[in-house]
Amino acid sequence: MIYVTSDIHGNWQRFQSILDQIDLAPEDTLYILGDVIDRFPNGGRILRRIMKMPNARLLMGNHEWMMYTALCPDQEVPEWEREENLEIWYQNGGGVTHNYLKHLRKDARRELLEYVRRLPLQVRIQVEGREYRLVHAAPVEWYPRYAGEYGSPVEFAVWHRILQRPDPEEKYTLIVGHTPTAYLQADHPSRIWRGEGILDIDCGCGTRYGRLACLRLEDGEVFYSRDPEEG
Ligand SMILES: [Mn+2]
Repeated sequence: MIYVTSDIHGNWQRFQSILDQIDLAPEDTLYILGDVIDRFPNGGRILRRIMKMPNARLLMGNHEWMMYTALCPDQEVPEWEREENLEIWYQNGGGVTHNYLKHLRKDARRELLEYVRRLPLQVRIQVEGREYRLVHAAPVEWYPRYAGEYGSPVEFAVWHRILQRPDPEEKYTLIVGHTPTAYLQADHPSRIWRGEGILDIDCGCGTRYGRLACLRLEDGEVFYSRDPEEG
């Protein structure tokens, strides 16, 4: 079975609640559309757990990108720019993740950053004859339409909020995270949002009252995390 989740944002319990419900088999795959880290404090731990899960496939989110561009080696990003990136990362709840990384052994930290550097921006898959494109925020090939608004194709792909497809005639379903669905449907704040050929599955796990959602593509079943007080 193919599962898709997104925007865990450091919430270990909600991630565990999803893993308990879907009970991954060796032949299953769990796609995670970025933003594993920041806001809640366990993002670094979850990221290292995902690195060790043989059937998890993580995509790049803007939070992983902020972390990478703040902490990467000097030859990739000059120091003044890294300092600026660190500030932006902290403004977006990255301090808790940075604290965790400070206490990691050097080689574990290097391994983590190397893993993040290689994360894909998108995945195309076919399930039961249907086409899906998975991204954190937007497909990178749409960058030229918005080039004036972003510094690079990666920045666009991990930050741009896309709620309508510019190519509705193409037959595939785009699955995104990044925008908490509460912004799109005040009446169902913690549920998956369904647009025309596009699904937003970020149900606000990074916020106190949100949930983590996980979609199974074969049959469209949706799993939602349950917080302990809900029983
Ligand atoms: Mn995001």
